[in-house]
Amino acid sequence: MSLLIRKLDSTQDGFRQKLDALLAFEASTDDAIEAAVTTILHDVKQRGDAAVLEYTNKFDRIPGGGAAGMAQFDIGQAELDAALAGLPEAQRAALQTAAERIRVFHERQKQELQGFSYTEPDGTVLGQRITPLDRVGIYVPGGKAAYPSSVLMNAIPAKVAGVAEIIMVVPTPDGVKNQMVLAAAAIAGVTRVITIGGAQAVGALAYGTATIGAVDKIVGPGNAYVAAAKRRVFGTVGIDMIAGPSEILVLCDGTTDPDWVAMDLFSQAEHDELAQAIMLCPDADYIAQVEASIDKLLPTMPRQSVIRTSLLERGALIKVRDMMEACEIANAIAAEHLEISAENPQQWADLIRHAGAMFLGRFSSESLGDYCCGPNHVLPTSRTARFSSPLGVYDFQKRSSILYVSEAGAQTLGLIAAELAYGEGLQAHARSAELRLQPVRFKQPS
Ligand code: HSO
Ligand code: ZN
Repeated sequence: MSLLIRKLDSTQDGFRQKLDALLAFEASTDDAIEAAVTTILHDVKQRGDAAVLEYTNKFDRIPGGGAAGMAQFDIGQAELDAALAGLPEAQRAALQTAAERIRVFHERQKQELQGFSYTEPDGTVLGQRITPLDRVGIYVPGGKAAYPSSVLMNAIPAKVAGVAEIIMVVPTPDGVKNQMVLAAAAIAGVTRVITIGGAQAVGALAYGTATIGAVDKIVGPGNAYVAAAKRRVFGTVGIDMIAGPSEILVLCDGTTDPDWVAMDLFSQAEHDELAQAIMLCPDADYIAQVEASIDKLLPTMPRQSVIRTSLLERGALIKVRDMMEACEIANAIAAEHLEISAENPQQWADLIRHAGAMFLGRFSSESLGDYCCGPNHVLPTSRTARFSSPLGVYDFQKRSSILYVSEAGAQTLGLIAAELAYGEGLQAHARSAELRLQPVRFKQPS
């Protein structure tokens, strides 16, 4: 029996409570972090570039002590292009192909997102117009979670939506730049890359400084400081979701090579000690085989210590009665990623209502979706797939309602509006509608 991952059985007493406890994840709200972020944001709002420069020097230890001012943080197009050209050929080709596939998928999404209008018999026209955001900020973490794939996943939908300016910020502790991240920015067509990070970068994007224009929305993952800063500036700007640790749920009928399933569980566990990897399966013998695969494969993994902690703290292999029950539990879990590793996966997929992304069939490993299938890998975590969606073109668009009321329309609608306005005690509203009840006489041009 493996000591690396817990085993549960849906027929056990207290199973649901155990499952709830396993799923519970509260992003820790640390008072010290909140206080630090409040100070930094306030400072950036008041002092702009000077504050951004000071905090960046303090936290990222910029070579030269920042004597070169804010200009030193701008990475020009030539440097982005050089980063792309400097990549090993295979890596550049992989990034480019992934980017193209992501673009094609999001172009499809855009086609689904058209405005509409309809005309009523009296000539009144009502509709909805969709417009891209003007300026978007993309936060890219530095250090261990600097993923070039996430640059593509955040920037390409913005580009496809038609966002005019995409400003990417990425911290470069000790001045060290991640060449693959810069190459991804070049491929995605990011407008400007600035090497600042943390709450100070979020503040600069939200409030604007002399050298950085304020954006309309900030997207992208970050550490606890960045998450706290994004929450705080929400309202001044839009934000995307605040992503929690990665999750994978594998629903397996016991016919997939157990090594494949074990490695798929590892693939999310390796992101983070707090990541969650769970398998649901009706076959006890198969579960034992996956356990054996975990024991066999884990020692071969370079990131085994992260995987081990994740599996031990938050992982589970769960024996279910049948695949129907597996689907029911999968809906309760509402995982970020759901693999249906089974014969005829579609019949089970039809029963799933809550999952950020569904990977159907045993060849659809989550890692393919993380990098290059095309759909977005920024997905709702921590059970938020019950009410939210993958990052998409729609996150970089907004809607405006269009109302053209004809003279005839104003007569019928005016009576209704006035009635309701008097009911609400709002005379000016009523009178505004009533004034138009008189046929308007236009002076005829002579
Ligand atoms: N699985 C991550 C995305 C990612 N995987 C980036 C590899 N690189 C999101 O849940
Ligand atoms: Zn991943």
